[in-house]
Amino acid sequence: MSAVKTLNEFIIERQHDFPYATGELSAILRDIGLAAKVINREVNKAGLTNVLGAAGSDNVQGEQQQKLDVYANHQFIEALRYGHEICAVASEENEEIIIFDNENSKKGKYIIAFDPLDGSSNIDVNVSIGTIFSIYRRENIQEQVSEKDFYQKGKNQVAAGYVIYGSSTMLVYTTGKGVNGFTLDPSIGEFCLSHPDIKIPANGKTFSINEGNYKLYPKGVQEYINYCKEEDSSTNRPYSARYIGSMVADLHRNLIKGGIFIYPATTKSPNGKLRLLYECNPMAFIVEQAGGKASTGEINIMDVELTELHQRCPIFIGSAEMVEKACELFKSSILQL
Ligand code: P6P
Repeated sequence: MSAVKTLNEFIIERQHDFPYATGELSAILRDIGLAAKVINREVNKAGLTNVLGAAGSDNVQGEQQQKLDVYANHQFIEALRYGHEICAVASEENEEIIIFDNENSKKGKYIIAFDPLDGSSNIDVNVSIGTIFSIYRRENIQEQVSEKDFYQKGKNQVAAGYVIYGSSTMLVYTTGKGVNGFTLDPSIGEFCLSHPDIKIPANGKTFSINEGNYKLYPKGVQEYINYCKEEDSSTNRPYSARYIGSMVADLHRNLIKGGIFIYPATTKSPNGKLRLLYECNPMAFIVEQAGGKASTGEINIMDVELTELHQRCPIFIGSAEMVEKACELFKSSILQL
C-alpha cells in the first residue's frame, strides 16, 4: 500500500461505513472529484485563456455570470448526468432544477445541489474560490422527481463538501462520519488524503464579517463585532479580522484554525445573502461534523425549513464557543426589542 491514500482508495475503504452500502454515494463522490480536477485546470490558467471576465449573462440571482461560473456549472452537470445515482440537480446558476431523463439516471435515488464556483467575482483578482455541494436521498422515489424533492432540511443531507481552488486545490467532504480533506497532487492528477479527520478548534482568534455593512446589522451583531475588538488577553481578544469575500476560503481557514464567519440579516437583506440549499446547509454539515456550530442566530441551520430553491438564510458558523457567544448576544438583542 503506497504511503499516499488517494480519494478513490479512501472512498472504497470507507464505503463500508454504511449499512447496505451500494457504492452509489462513492460513485457520486468520484464524479465530483473528476469534475473538480477539470475545473481546477481552467481556474489555474484563468489569466492565460479568455475564461476571465464576465460571460455577458446574468444568473438566477441577477448576478453577472463569470465565464468560469458557466464553465464550472456545465462541467459538474455533465459529470453527474450519465451516472446511475443522481436524477436531478439544483445549481446556483440555474433558476429551475435540471432533471436527468436518460435511462441510467431516471432511477437515481439521489439529488445534488451545488454552487459551482462560489466567490467567482474574485476570479479576476486571483483570490481563492470554491465549489460547494450537498447530496440528499430522494424521499419519494416512486414519484417523478421535482423541485419538491429538494425541500428537505439540512439534517437530511447524506453528504456535503467543498473544493477550494487556492494555493493548492483541496476537496473537503463529509458523509456524516467526520470530515476529511484531500489535496490535489497535479503531478499524478489525484486528490490525496492530506487532512484526515478534521476538527475545528472550539475557539479561534479571527472573526469574518463584512464590517462595511456594520450600520445595516442587527444590534446584537454590532455588539458581537464590538466584543471581538475588546482587549481581553484571557480570551485572546481583540480577535483579528479576516474577510476574503469568498465563503469557501473564509470557512476553510476557520475550519482549520478556528474562527467564526457571520453573514447575518441586514436592513437591506432581511434573510442575509447566502443560500440555504447549496451554501449554508452543506457548510453547516461539514462544520458540525468537525465539532463546530452553525446557526441562523436563533436555530440550527440544518433545522431550517426549505420552501424555495434559492432561499437565503442568515448564518453564524465556525468554532462552537465563538458561535455560542455571537448567538447569545444576537438573541438577547432580539429579546430587548
Ligand atoms: P459581500 C461571494 O459573492 C459570496 O456569495 C460568498 O462567497 C461571500 O462570503 C459573500 O458573497 C461576500 O458577500 O456582501 O460581503 O461581498
